[in-house]
Amino acid sequence: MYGGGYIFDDEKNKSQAIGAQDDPELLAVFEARIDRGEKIEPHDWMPVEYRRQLLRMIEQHAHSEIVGALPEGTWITRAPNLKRKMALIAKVQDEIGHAQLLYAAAETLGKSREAMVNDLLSGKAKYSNVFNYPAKTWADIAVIGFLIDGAAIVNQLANAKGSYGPYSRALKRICVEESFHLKQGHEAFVYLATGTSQQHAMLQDAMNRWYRPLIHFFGPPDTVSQHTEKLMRWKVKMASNDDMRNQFLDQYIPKIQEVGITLPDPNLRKNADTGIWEFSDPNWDEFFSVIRGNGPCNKERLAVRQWAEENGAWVKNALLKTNEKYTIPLA
Ligand code: FAQ
Repeated sequence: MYGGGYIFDDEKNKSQAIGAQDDPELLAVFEARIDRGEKIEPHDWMPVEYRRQLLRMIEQHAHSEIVGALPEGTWITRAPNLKRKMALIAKVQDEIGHAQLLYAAAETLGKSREAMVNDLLSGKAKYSNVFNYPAKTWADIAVIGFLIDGAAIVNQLANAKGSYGPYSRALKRICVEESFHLKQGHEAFVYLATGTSQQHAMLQDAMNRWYRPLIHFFGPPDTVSQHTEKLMRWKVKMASNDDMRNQFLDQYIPKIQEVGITLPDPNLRKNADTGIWEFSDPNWDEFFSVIRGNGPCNKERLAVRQWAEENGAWVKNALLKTNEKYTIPLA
């Protein structure tokens, strides 16, 4: 569909493409295109750092969708009724589909899916902090569906306007599906909040546990974020971590509070003068520890993926045509 792309099917082609990055004229043309709001496509020249950053981000996003399906997946067999079970099955299936779209977008940048999966399984690649916490009760599923999907939509709606064509198009489709997830999550959340005192207490307990990971979800504060400045200059990221976090709090805190659920932070309040939400120190050490592999469920999550890889290898091997060359998709 896009034609004329780089196919990194051998090391020689790859180094030629990378060699082009030092040309200041090409860089100026590239940056002018970004400034005009044009989309960059896989066959277009791009700086090596743009490629590297995009790949890092899209790959982490794809892994997050795959691993993100695991906490919810554990509740499919325990959903409280058939309606909830069917919705959860469909949602988990969607998340895996999102990973497929995102891996395909990442592959256009020159890294094979196999290499990405290997990096996930070895613990080298990162994925979202939030999926390293347990889903202890059914109320956790309501919080994930409503608030993690809500947070993901804030991030993805912004990034969908970004400069890289394949990522931007994948995000547009993902956002449409996520908005259904949000609706089902919101409905489950309101149902528990307005249900029996036991249901309300179960939801409050889940909210208390998820509050901090949710604050962490948008990444470290802008003053600490390593990549934001460059990514925003190249329109890969369309809002800073703090701006996205603030937008999320602005949209969702009133919806949480209006059904009688409280947030476990006495300092959480919107500053009327600045319009910025203020909160207690959310313990960024915990965030960095979790994303480095030391969260409550990191090992369990990777063990499940490793089990799936080992036990599903026969399917991959049966489909493998050993004499065919690997080519990278262009969309
Ligand atoms: N978790 O310099 P920054 C979902 C890392 S999808 C883990 O600020 P950046 C759907 C960051 O990678 C959720 N690591 O980074 C769903 C970097 O480390 P590195 C995923 C994090 O990239 C719903 C370091 O910290 N969404 O939930 C996190 O400019 C329900 C420094 O940080 C995406 O991936 C984190 N939360 O901004 C599925 C969206 N935050 O690589 C199932 C695309 C930061 O140098 C159920 N990604 N780090 O070693 C982004 O928009 C950005 O990557 C940010 C972080 C905003 C997440």
